[in-house]
Amino acid sequence: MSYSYLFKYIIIGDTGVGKSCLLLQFTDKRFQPVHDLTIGVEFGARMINIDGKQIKLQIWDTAGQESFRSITRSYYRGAAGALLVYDITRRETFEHLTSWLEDARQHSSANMVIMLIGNKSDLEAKREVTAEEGLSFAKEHALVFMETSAKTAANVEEAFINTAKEIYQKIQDGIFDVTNEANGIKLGPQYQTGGPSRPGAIDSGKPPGQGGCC
Ligand SMILES: Nc1nc2c(ncn2[C@@H]2O[C@H](COP(=O)(O)OP(=O)(O)OP(=O)(O)O)[C@@H](O)[C@H]2O)c(=O)[nH]1
Ligand SMILES: [Mg+2]
Repeated sequence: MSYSYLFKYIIIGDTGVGKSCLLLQFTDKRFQPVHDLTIGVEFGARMINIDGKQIKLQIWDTAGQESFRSITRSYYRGAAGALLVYDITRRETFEHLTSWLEDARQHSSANMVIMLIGNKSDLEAKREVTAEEGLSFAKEHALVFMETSAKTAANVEEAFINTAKEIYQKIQDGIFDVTNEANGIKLGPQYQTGGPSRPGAIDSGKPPGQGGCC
């Protein structure tokens, strides 16, 4: 299926916070109750629509276990968006955010959009981190913030789509260089042939160039 842009995402955070479940809920609308430990990096993709444009999200789901940290570091570069996830029922996963953020900032391209996610919002009775604390951390570090539940699907669509909206806005504002794939953004097939349907035409209000494929 043709798309105008491809955005690359990375999902990071401690083991067991629900990274793989968030991806599964977003791509397959399913919940996996058993912790299926991610080894290395897994991959998912889905098409979304923003502002009438088809955008393909290519998502790298990383392993939270400490031993995979160096593998994860090699995936930051080339990502336009990151979902930084903690578990609202385990305070230590919230306390490790600073270290994840340091890694992300050090190894990613400067414009990467980071969405902070407090997951497992369905487990209110077991909550150890308040939404206010999440919001305050996000404000302090200039991140976008949402609480989600990969189990009930609450805010899962919004988390992935709002990140894409932020990236899309940065493209409109000329902050993201879409011609440099190292930024985690790839132009759709219709923009890659040169001529009048190159990126400059995106704001013309006309539908994206015809004749693209895949
Ligand atoms: N109640 C509830 N459980 C969840 C939620 N998200 C994930 N879980 C459970 O938490 C456990 C871990 O989820 P995963 O998605 O495998 O965790 P992960 O972050 O990918 O872990 P690693 O791959 O080891 O880094 C599983 O047993 C899930 O069923 C949620 O929103 N609510
Ligand atoms: Mg996983």
